Amino acid sequence: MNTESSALVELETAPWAVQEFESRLRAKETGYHIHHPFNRRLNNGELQPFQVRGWVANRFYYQVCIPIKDAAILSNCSDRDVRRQWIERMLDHDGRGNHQGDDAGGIEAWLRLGEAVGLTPAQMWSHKYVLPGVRFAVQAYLNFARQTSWQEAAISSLTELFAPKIHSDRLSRWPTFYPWIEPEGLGYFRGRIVLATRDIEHGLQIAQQWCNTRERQQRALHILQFKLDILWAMLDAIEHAYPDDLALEARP
Ligand code: AHQ
Repeated sequence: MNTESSALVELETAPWAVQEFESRLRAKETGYHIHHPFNRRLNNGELQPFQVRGWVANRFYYQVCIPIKDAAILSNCSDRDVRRQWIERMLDHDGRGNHQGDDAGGIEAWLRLGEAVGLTPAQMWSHKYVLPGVRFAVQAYLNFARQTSWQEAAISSLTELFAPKIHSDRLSRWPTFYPWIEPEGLGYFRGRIVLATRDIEHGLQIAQQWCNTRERQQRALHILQFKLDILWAMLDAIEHAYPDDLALEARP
């Protein structure tokens, strides 16, 4: 093989530089659920209360499964330093100390969001409004985290690269568009921006360390697309279940 063709092979098989790899991860933002038609309508104030309630009740199922997903990652991780950091994610949702006030955790905050939109904690915990498509998508995420390496499961959380924007959109737009929602109910989004920013840093560090070959870098891009599809499929199911003219008796 002459020098030119070996240089070409090298170009196509050598791992991308750190910045190039991160740029390719970030370029997948175009598939993030912030661009889903249902989310666009939600953040443009176009949805009726029952549609917002349907979204909150279905997303609650995703939220309560996040710490279970993180526990699966911990159970597969032999690196104590990584576990010491990753366990914080679980506690962010399940709470810390006496689980009161600021230590109550994200699941409690999401229950406050439920109450703010008109859903009782009992209705939220019953998961009576969880749609088949949402349940399947969330279970696919859980099973992926249980069955793959902790490094690949950590990489799948990198959809949070794009999460600070979606949370800040809700905080800046919902009070105007949905004055009927108690502002205290938005506390989860407020807290999540800082936590997501911390999670992103750790997730990217794991991705850069693990993806030391072009093959692993490309696998990481596929994993991120898989998780983007999970979030997108959830909104597909919610959009389909709650059309504008849904019969009154079928509304959450
Ligand atoms: O509230 C969210 C959250 O705690 C997490 C953890 C992370 C993961 O481990 O997959 N992803 C995530 C996300 C949360 N909220 C979503 C939203 O739109 O409110 C965004 C979602 C994500 O981007 O993956």
